[in-house]
Amino acid sequence: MSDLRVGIVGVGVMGADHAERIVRKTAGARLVAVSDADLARAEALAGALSVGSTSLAGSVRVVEDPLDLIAADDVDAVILASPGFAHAEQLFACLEHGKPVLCEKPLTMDAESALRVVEAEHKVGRQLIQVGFMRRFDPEYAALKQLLDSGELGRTLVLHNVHRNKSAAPTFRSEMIVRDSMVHEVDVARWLFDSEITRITVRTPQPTSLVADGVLDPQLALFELANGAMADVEVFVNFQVGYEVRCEAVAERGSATIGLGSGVFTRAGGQWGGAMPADFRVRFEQAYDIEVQRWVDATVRGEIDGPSAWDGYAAAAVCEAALESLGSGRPVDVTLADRSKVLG
Ligand code: ISE
Repeated sequence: MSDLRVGIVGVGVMGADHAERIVRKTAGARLVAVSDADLARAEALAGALSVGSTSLAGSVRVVEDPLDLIAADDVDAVILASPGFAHAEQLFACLEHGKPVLCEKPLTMDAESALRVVEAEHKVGRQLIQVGFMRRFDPEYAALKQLLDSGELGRTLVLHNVHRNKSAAPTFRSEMIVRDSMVHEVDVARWLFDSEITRITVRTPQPTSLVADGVLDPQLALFELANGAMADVEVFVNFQVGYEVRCEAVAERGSATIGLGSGVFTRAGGQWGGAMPADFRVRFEQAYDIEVQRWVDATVRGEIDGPSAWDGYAAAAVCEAALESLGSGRPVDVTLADRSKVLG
């Protein structure tokens, strides 16, 4: 069978990482085109991945307009790694052309546009959209999910989450901390509890002085879920030290923690310990590899194999409420459409 011909829209940090992944690590897929608002960046990447080496991609062309890439006959499936504000239009184009798409989070910028995407996909009559909540593919998270679902620890009552990045660009404002960072815990909580988040409270302590003026970092959030469970999260994107994502689930008969970073433990130079990953590409490398390989395999079968457009919509609705709470410091109820009505 011939390879799935993949086009990537947006080749910044994540898109470039996925481009390398498709070229070097993913079976049954071939990178054929890339597009980016920064043309020079797209050309440099396409050039680097097209070098006359047989082990590389063959030729990767640059398409200026992302909508042309999506429409192109030689592109079977799309990875959207463009900024969140560009997603809605690009997702509608994927649906119009019947192109399966792995869309990096956030699905869109607000609940209303995300719901329109869900409805438009439903009209197509086939699930074409998978959302890039890669933590679901991380072996540690997957093992935690399996343990909690087994019922061995009884009912899960609480999740404690920590999400720290070494640093973020000065342009990474308070809203982005919610939509681009906290959104991962939103998905993790919905997924681990298999329940919707119905109310969210976001509070902020005095911000770190090592961040641009007006950026509220760190942020503390409390999620309340329809099944009566709760989750808390500290998101701190200018932690300075390294990348750290931890999750402790507290259940009736025990607790389980992942993300302790118990890799190689060294004793040398009068010190003991291990290394912290620099960023999410390192910490979640395996998760991304598994996610993309399973997406390619599922796409060839005409399916998705991971978080759906509905999951992206639900996360967008929670983030919208989170942003309101960030402004007021008060709990805000999450408004979610009736799933059975939307999806029939
Ligand atoms: C980034 O976009 C990600 O998705 C990372 O997983 C997250 O840790 C980071 O804060 C985001 O900026």
